Amino acid sequence: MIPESFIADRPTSLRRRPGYGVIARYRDWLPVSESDPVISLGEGSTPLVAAEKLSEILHCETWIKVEGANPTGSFKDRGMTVALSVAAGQAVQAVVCASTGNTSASAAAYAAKAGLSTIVLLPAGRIATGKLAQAIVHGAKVVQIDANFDDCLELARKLAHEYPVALVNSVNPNRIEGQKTAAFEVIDELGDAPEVHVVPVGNAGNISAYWRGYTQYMSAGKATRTPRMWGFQADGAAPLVLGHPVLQPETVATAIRIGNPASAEQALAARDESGGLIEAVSDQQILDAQAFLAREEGIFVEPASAAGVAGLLAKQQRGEIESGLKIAVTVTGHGLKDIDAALSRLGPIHAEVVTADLLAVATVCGLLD
Ligand code: AN7
Repeated sequence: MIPESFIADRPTSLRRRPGYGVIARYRDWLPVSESDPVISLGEGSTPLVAAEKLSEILHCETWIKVEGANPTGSFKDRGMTVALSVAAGQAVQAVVCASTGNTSASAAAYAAKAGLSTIVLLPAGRIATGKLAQAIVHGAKVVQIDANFDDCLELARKLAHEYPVALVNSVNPNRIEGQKTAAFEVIDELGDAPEVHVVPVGNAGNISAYWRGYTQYMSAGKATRTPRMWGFQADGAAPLVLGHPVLQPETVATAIRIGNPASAEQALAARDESGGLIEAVSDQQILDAQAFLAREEGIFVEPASAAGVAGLLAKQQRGEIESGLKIAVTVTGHGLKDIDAALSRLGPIHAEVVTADLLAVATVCGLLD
């Protein structure tokens, strides 16, 4: 344990302006005031990787924004640094969120950094093990609810309304503000907006955040255009495609197993104002895209994160992608969060055990053939 005296002496000046993270990079664009402490773990500035194989298949210049490279392994950290900085500035003691996993992992980490306690409400048995581990290890009070995400969010809202805890789901506008910085980064790196930006869609905060980022940057003269926003949901959890809530959402991509997205209205506006679309992909297409990203592009993502790439590959097969487009696609979370899903398609782990003998190793590796 760290002695109490050390905690008491923690220098608050360190929290004013760390030189790293989303707030340091884009402070003028964010609702963080001078008096707010900056709660950052160095999120943002994630790789924008040139996707050579995907570009070849799509006949398009394609870039992958790797959000799994954030401190807790997902894009949620961009919004959480802003939400927790503002909460800490308002002397909030505790935060609460409902989550399909990544929001809770991020909230728990940033609240730990801020010295606040965290309550997370999770759909029982439907959270990837890595994400559950993150919330627990960071010290959150984890409550599993015998219900789906949409019910958990309803409870979290009520808890924040009735008790002195701040809600840090993306219905908290500071979350969306932080998440929009990913669009800034894409423009800063490419020199202009892409023609299409592709994202997985669950609770629909992120597609709304990107659209806000793109439109704000263009209004400020930082880009000459905004991209068409293309969102992809999972077949079994596609309320925005169906046009009505889904009562019992189901998909292997547990992160986007959401039937009644909180930001539905903003997401549909992003789709329509950008001239974009929101479509659905099957679990098989998601798992195939996950495997493609891992084996062909060297990027290991969790299933939900592969939904955008799955959508692009499906549209290409149907002849629905014009050649020569400049496309950015966001992969939202790291594959290590959900190794059960990643390995499930492969069956038991197959790695031979041999004696520590050069010839034996060379033989099983097929090097003697
Ligand atoms: C990897 O953690 O909703 O459309 O509670 O974890 O902004 O909801 C996660 C969502 C995509 C969908 N990819 O983003 C949660 C949660 C990953 C995610 C999404 C999520 P939104």
